[in-house]
Amino acid sequence: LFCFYNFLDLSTPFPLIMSQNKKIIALFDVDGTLTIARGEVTKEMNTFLAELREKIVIGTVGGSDFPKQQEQLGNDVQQRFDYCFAENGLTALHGEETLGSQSFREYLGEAKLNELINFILGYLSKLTDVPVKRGTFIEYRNGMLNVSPIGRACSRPERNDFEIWDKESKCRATMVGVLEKEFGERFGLKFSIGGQISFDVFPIGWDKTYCLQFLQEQNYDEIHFFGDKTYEGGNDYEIFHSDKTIGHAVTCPEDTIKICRELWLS
Ligand code: M1P
Repeated sequence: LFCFYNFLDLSTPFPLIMSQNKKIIALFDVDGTLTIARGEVTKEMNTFLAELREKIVIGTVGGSDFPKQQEQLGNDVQQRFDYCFAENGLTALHGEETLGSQSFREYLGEAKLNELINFILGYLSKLTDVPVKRGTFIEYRNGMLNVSPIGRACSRPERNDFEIWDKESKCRATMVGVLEKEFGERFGLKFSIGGQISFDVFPIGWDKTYCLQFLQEQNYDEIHFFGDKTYEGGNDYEIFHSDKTIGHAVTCPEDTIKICRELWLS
């Protein structure tokens, strides 16, 4: 190896040359990783992502649906990321191309979907201790349901207050426990807390690892994943622990930038 170095007269260390030759992709969760929860991307983050994209391939993998990714990351998100995986990759986009789209309704069938929704509505109606209630308690999405005890129509201050109250009351964790018992095995469903005011409901296996199938053909040497909800029960848990990824737990968007800079831009 030493002779090889001398022969080529390389001053750069061998591992660095290798890493430059590696085919690397970094996948980023959205809320709490690229932006604050349901917030808009900052100029600083956009500049950093453009810089990073000159070195490696980048993609999003969020729990929210694609319109929310556009709201948060910009309408041109498909141009600024190589891949956009929304609803855990149940909607999968590569540039302008759609790689796949899954239907929760088709998976479950109308009868089971009705039973599930009726149960959730009944449970929510009995939650008398939730401090304030607004609208859109169940958001029906392509590949999942999103359930919120306060309602998605709440304001930002109401959302922040709910998150604090929920930590103490364990409102969402308790509801998830009840639903898991009732429908987990029987309907093959998973309930996952990804954000501040809600949780997602989707078939077992349709967690964020779902998106990885779309990268298989590309034969990446390294698939890095960055997320803030990497603990058990959080919606980044499975992909963070997958043996197909190199997982990075972050605390906020600034932390994401810091870790990436250390890895690829220093
Ligand atoms: O991306 C994380 C989560 O973001 C939103 O959560 P909340 O509104 O509770 O903060 C939702 O879109 C949720 O589906 C998603 O997992």
